[in-house]
Amino acid sequence: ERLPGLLRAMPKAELHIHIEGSLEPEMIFALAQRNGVPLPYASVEELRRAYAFTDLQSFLDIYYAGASVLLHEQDFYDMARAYLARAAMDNVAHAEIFFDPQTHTARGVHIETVINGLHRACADARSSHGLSASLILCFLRHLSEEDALATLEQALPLLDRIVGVGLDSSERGHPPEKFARVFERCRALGLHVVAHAGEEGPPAYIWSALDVLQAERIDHGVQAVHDPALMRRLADERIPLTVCPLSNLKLCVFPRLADHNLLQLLEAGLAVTVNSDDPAYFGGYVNDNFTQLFAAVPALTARHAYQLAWNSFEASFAAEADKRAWH
Ligand code: ES4
Ligand code: ZN
Repeated sequence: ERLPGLLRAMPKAELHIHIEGSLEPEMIFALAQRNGVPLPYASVEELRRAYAFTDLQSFLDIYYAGASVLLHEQDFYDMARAYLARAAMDNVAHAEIFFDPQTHTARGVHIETVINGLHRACADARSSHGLSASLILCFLRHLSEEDALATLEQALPLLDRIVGVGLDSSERGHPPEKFARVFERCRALGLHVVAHAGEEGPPAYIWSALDVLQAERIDHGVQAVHDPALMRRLADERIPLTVCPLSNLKLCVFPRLADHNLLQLLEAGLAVTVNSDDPAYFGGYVNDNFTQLFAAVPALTARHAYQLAWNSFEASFAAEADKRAWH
């Protein structure tokens, strides 16, 4: 079978990865020890056993607890270095990395500590791995728009280190329109804009991410299949969806990978990409997402693989000159 080899070897861009979700249990324990942060788990094995999720919120509770070991610039650097080295092994040529500053500033960590550590790791990935990497600052949607505006204010001196902003965390009950003003401000500052929508939430949240936030990409978006008019809009405007198959499986968005609708989205002409979301929590990095999905859905072929890799570069915010080189 040559397909898994092709999936692993093909150059790809990863556009939906939360850096805090790349923190492996071993590194959580190592950083907890280094920083003297107590953990409510006795061992790596006990922590890993807690990774049995029933929905998005059940995951987020454990994900935010894991991030509590991050205190110093070196911690953020080490976490991002480990992800970028792992991504390079999967032939990721370009990565756009989400981070959640409010998870850290709420614990008294300065935003420059977060951004400087992550940015230094991205810069070093170019020389170490030939991998270009940029950062997308995500606002936590379970918090207020005022909190998001204050976070943007704190990030203003560091905006040259960020390519765009996103919206993540608990989706239901927190529609995109809650963040209309902060996203308008971000667009005026020249930042790219993306948003999680239609992961668990309804198609209406995808509409408002597009119409109110003016999102250039939709993160997840798999619930779009329930709205034919929305499917036509996404296809006509080639609005990329950053889909994360193993995430959707582990958070019970689909009961089995064989039931995933990625092929349906692709065949409808949408600019679908494959990504890992939170690889340390969902059981695989980007190549695992490709190989496990293709194994579960036999109708996916080498032609689809090529299309998905092409889409990932097309959907990226990389410089046009870099995109031409990858194509
Ligand atoms: C996330 Cl899977 C997912 N959905 C929404 N927000 C997130 N933050 C980290 N992972
Ligand atoms: Zn995500």
